[in-house]
Amino acid sequence: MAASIHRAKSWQQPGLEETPEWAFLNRRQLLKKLGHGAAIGGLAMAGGLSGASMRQAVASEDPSAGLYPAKPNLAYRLDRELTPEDINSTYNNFYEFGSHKQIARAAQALRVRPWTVTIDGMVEQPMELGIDDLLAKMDLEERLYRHRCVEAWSMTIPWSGFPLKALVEMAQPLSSAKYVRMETFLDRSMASGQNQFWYPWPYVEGMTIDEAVNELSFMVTGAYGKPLAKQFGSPLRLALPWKYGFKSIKSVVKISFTEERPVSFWEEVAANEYGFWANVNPEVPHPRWSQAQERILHTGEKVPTLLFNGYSEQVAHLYEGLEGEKLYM
Ligand SMILES: Nc1nc2c(c(=O)[nH]1)N[C@H]1C(S)=C(S)[C@@H](COP(=O)(O)O)O[C@H]1N2
Ligand SMILES: [Mo]
Repeated sequence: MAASIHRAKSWQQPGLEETPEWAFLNRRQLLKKLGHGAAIGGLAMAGGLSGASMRQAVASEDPSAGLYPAKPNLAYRLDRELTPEDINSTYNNFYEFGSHKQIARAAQALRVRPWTVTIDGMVEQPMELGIDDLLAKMDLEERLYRHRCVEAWSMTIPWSGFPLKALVEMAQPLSSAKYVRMETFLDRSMASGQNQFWYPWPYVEGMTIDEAVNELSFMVTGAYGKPLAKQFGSPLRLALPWKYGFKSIKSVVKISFTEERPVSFWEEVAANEYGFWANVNPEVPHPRWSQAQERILHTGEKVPTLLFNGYSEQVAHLYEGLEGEKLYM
């Protein structure tokens, strides 16, 4: 245990340059592709555009494009290589668009404007606000986060967004509120997967308020220096990097403050396999496989999984006194 905690510190590596790593990475990949003669119209065009005109091109499609790239928060850097954007954006879990990984194309059916976020339940100030009004209220920053799926693969992602804590402060929960519940959109005509009637749509996730206001809890609105691609769960998704990936709910439309512990989508499907807490722990196996190792998605390399996915320093204290709970499943 002590060894894991010590090792976990290595994720944070100060002193890296300010230029986001993904910028180098994308350029390298682009050059590689061009070099291999694989460049057809679109790619060659992108290569020829300056950063500014590239952003303009995106801006015509997404009204929030001008907000990116967001300022890197240097407290959240990592000692491992980022997952290339093309790999991340073609291997996704988003059951609303199919129960396999190749949903990127189907997910383009997601309409992300207008997009209204409802904040309700036990709050001083219930509200409904458009995503662009919400973005205007928040200071966006970029953080490099690990992502560990319960299926034992992992990625490293340059997310942009704002701390969930800022949204909680805006909502002003009553002192009796103990949990935050989040809900994804429900629209069977837009999301073909929601016709799979055996799943308990809409997707729901939850966390305690203490977890929600932890510094790591992040509302994601962009990735790789741009507005969030649809398959990542645009225009608003959660990242709780110390928990298994299914807790990081996509395309959120409702955030409710409650006294009762929410029952999440996967808990409803199989409570013995996917619990409420779902903190990453290499020593607690999933009922059907080990969690000791993980496969790094873009290299295929197997590496040891870390307690709390390497974030013990930030979150271990949240679980003191809760040892009776199933914290790692
Ligand atoms: N609404 C919704 N959110 C979701 C999911 C989903 O199917 N629907 N899948 C979860 C799982 S299992 C993982 S691993 C991550 C995947 O995020 P990514 O595709 O951006 O890697 O999203 C999580 N959030
Ligand atoms: Mo996952």
